[in-house]
Parts: sequence; structure tokens; C-alpha cells
Amino acid sequence: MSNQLYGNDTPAGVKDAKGLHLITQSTPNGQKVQILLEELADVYGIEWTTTLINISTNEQKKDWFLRLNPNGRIPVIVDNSVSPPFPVMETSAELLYLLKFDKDGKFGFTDEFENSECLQWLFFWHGSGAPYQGNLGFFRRAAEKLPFAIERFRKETARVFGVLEIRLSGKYTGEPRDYLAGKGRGKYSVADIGTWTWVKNYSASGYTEEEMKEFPHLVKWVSCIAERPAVKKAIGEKYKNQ
Ligand SMILES: N[C@@H](CCC(=O)N[C@@H](CS)C(=O)NCC(=O)O)C(=O)O
Repeated sequence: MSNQLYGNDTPAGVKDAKGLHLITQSTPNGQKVQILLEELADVYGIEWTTTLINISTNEQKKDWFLRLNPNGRIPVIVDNSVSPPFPVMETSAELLYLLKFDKDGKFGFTDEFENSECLQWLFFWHGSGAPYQGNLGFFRRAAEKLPFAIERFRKETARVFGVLEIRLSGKYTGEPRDYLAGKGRGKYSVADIGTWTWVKNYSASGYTEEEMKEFPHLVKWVSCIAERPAVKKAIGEKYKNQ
């Protein structure tokens, strides 16, 4: 069967890419993968190329994009280091795929139980965090203001912030932690990366500093991860659309 991954309308930058290629926009979902790539570059010097698209023009709904990700959403990775090139969609799956380049296990876990914790928190945010905070943003920005919808997603987002606070504060374990997964105080991992890009936008989502006082460990976790050089690079100028 011939490889249908690329069509006539596939941008040259995507079709001709060598090695890893990231198609993104610097949104919370895009930033997850941007951060892990920058972290991997800092540790291992891995290389990739990037195509920045503008989702407000619906580029992600075009045929060339849907060939790579039928869900029509960014980010997507294409691994051209394998034959045929292998596309990866869905941010958490992308983070887990990229761990194959993390030879020393800096951002994931080899221990069975630590790995399970990492997956639990990664999936928790993917399934029970991002959809709420994403919909909160959607309804807050919508021209038609629907108070019921805004209130519903505002409450649910605050609730999942509370879940993260329980985890980080050690409320039920007696052991506060610095990161979501791993023994003891935990280790910075893809679970944190997958969650942080959303939670760090709490002000833009409409939560005041006063309201966030309910989640002191979470706010501290947000500030601490924000200091990482790879994180600063990944959410900065390098990924801004022209
Ligand atoms: N579940 C998907 C969500 C991806 C997603 O929603 N991406 C947004 C940007 S943050 C997007 O592409 N929106 C454009 C659209 O919905 O057409 C993932 O984790 O990869």
C-alpha cells in the first residue's frame, strides 16, 4: 500500500522534514510537546524541526493535516527517523512517544508503580482537567455569554485544581510532594509537563490570586516549574507565530 501520509497540499516544510517534526501552535496543548522537546534538547541534544500553524485559520482542518491527525487539532508529531514516517496525535500519547528519546529516564519512570502514578496523573489531566479548563476558556470567550456553561466549567476546573492540591499537599498521605508522580516528594516528569501548561494559565481562566490561595501547593508547583530554562524557552518567542 502506498504511503498516503503526505498529499499535494502538504507544506514542503512538513513533507521534506528529516527526523522529528513538530506541527504546533503555542497553546497549552502545543506547549506540552514544545516543553518536552526542549527538555530533551537540554539533556540529550535531540534535534527536530517545527512547523507553526495558526489554528484560527483552520489550517488544522485541511486535508494535509487530517492525514497526520484525523482529529484536526494541534499538536502533532511526525517521526521521520523511522520508515515509513510515523505520525503521533494526542498530547499525552506524544509525550509518552517522545520518552523513547529519554534514555536515562529523566522525564519518565522505569519502576512499575512510579510509572503507573505517572500515567494516572497524565491521564487525569488529559481526561479530567484539560477538557474542563478548555471549555471554560471557550465559553468565557464566546460572543454569546452562557452563565450556566461558564459556571459549570469554572466549578469543575476549580474542583480539579483541588484534586491536584490534595496530591501535592499530601493531605491524605501526610507527605507533601514537589511533583505529581514518583516516590517521596516525586520527580518532574511528563505528568507535570502535561498538566502545567494548562494550570499555569489560571489567571487567564479567570481565577484571582485570592481564589488561588485555596491551592497553595499547586501555585508553588506552577512557579517552580516556570523557572526551568527549557520551559521558559518552550513557551517563549521561539514558538510565537509571525
Ligand atoms: N485532546 C487533544 C486536544 C488538542 C487540542 O484541543 N488542540 C487545540 C489547541 S489547544 C486545537 O487544535 N484547537 C483547534 C481546533 O479545535 O480546531 C490533545 O491532547 O492533543
